Amino acid sequence: MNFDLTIRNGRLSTDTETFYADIGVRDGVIVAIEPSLPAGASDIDAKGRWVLPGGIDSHCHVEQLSGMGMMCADDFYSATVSAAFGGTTTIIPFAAQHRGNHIPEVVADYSKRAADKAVIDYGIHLILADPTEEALNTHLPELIRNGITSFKIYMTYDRMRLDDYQILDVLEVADREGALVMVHAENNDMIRWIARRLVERGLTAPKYHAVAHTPLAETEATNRVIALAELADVPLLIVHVSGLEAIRVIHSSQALGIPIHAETCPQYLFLTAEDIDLPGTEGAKFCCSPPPRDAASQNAVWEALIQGTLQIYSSDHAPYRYDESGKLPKGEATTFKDMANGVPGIEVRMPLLFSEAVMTGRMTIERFVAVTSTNHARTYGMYPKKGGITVGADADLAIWNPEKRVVISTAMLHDKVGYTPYEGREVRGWPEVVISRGRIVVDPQGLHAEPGSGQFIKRGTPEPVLRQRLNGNPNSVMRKYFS
Ligand code: DUC
Ligand code: ZN
Ligand code: ZN
Repeated sequence: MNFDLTIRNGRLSTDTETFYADIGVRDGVIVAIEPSLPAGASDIDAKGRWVLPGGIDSHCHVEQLSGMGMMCADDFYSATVSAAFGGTTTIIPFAAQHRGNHIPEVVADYSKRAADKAVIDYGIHLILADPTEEALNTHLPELIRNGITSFKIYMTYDRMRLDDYQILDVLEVADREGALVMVHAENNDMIRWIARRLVERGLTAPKYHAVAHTPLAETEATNRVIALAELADVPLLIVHVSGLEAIRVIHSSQALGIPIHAETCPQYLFLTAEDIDLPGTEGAKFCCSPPPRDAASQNAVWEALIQGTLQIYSSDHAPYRYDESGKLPKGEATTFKDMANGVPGIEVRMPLLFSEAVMTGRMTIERFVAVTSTNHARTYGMYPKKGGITVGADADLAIWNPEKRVVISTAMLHDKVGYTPYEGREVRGWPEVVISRGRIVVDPQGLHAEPGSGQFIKRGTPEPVLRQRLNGNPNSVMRKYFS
């Protein structure tokens, strides 16, 4: 058999096993995994290296307007280049509907931006801020048929939030049409109420962002949206989980067989609220929503990611520069309420976890593969094309040098943010060669991919990765009376 590319002598890991084998690739697809293969037209010697599925970052903001109307610093070119240098071969960013926007136009515009610039493959989620009858009954089913099978909704932010009635409507459509609802779970009124009082007292420094976004707001909204999912008997996914109590609520519901999936991000594993407490406005570089919390929550996030309560580890890359375009719209007078929410992390997401979890022995390499790649592919309807190393899968691979030491710095990163919250941290292990559909996108010589060479992934029905009750919720009003 002739191969376009072979990767030989490497140590392969999937989400379930680790073994030594050679990989043969033809037409962008893995066609052979054998103990020994002849060299292909291109041949990579992976001796001493770990060959893993390329990462999937299913939560990142790219070329998107925030709820406050701020444009991300990264477009599809810089974001996908940055992702690739960090070992990620697929991203799923958000086409964002703002109230009054016509969904088909939002998605068409976003698809065009992506098609011209992406260097790796991408799916698209929709942010749904205006669930009108037309959106629910016409636009969402149309998107699902076209491979956009997940929607993010917000319980907070005045301009984005849905009320409980609207959330039930969206869950019903997702269930009927085969999509997954992703939820930003924070109680809007609690945050607004605290924030107003802080500002009245002149407490406006970035660190008060973490005070306003109290863990109780996350716990309450998490609990409430799980009750809504239980009422409708529909799975959902809670994004960017940060707090100990929210994790307890999610864990209890999962123990009952309720299919509540959950995600966390580097900022909740590697930062705490103390990082925000810096002089002047400097702490804005560490502000995201929900914010990094205390050491007890940080430990709980670690445990939950290792043990399985959290199945997905994404970057939530929200690239806002430390200037008037993002973090400091009013310069030095910017309060925590004015600044753009979010931190960058698309490139360092996997190296940080590889170093601090796998190389320390805290997490197995198979679990690392699951939470950085395979679980994303399954949960968002892309498996087995993406997220694994199997015959027939796309040849999306990252070849890691487990011993390479890298000191993270803004200068070495490929995004356009201009700072990193992880400046100066040393990591052990780095993806030296990154392959997308059999194309070498990144190697030690640099980037080899052209803008527009990434492809849109038409996703299928999301596949729950959690154990569930066999016949759903027997008390669901939805199932009893409306199905
Ligand atoms: N929610 C996100 O998912 N990302 C950035 C900010 C936010 O509120
Ligand atoms: Zn969010
Ligand atoms: Zn986000």
